[in-house]
Amino acid sequence: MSAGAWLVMPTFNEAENIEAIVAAALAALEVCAPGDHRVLIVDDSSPDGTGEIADRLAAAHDAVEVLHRTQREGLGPAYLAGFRRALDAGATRVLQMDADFSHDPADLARLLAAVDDGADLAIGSRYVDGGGVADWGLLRQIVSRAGCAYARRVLSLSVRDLTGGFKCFRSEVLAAIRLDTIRSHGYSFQIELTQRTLARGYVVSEVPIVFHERRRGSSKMSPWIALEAFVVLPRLRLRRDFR
Ligand SMILES: Nc1nc2c(ncn2[C@@H]2O[C@H](COP(=O)(O)OP(=O)(O)OP(=O)(O)O)[C@@H](O)[C@H]2O)c(=O)[nH]1
Ligand SMILES: [Mg+2]
Repeated sequence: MSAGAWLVMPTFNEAENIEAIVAAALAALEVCAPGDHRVLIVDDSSPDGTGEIADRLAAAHDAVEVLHRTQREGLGPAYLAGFRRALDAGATRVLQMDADFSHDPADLARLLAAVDDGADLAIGSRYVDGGGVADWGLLRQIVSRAGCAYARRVLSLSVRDLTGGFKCFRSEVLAAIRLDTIRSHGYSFQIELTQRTLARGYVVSEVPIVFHERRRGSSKMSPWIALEAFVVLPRLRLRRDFR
């Protein structure tokens, strides 16, 4: 089945969220892209059975599809596999969203609208007027803001929310930014996608969103993933300077 708007959702141990998030995503997409959307779950063989639940959802809904990967490789490789599948199938816009309700599926409509209104990449942004984080402690807020500020500084970028993972790409962008050479996994994956998009002169717009802490299941973020960003950023900077 072909569709214009593809939502790629990576999952690892999201058995407690997957059914509800897919239902909410389908309901939201049916409003903003009626009959022209597809939800692609990219599961890395979750030991908690997320993949099996996803298969049942795909059997029940024409607009749901599952990509099973044999190894857990992190967010970046899962997204890359999902993006390739969406591009191969003829997607015109590709959305990305977490499967833990940190991103409100109702905001998918505003991301799609921003792209339909001319943006090449719309970023759900916590750090523009009207955006925010609902339930983080002060320390987590400081760490996230400091990480974004560091990335903006090192890469000389003006986008305010560089580490978030709630986005909508015009497909042409994903086809142009050489996905095959992206090696990052965690926060740096999100940063690298945005940096490459800006480097090619595409229009990036930030759409305010409010981020919520996950209510069910556990976070997959680790200090290692944050550290990866610190190591990768100078490399991204060097590559830009040499280009
Ligand atoms: N396929 C796949 N999905 C992953 C992997 N790691 C995380 N995810 C998914 O990516 C999304 C974001 O992961 P989270 O664990 O919520 O990480 P986070 O949102 O950055 O961190 P929190 O704010 O603590 O929730 C969720 O849907 C996860 O299930 C992975 O290695 N493979
Ligand atoms: Mg999360």
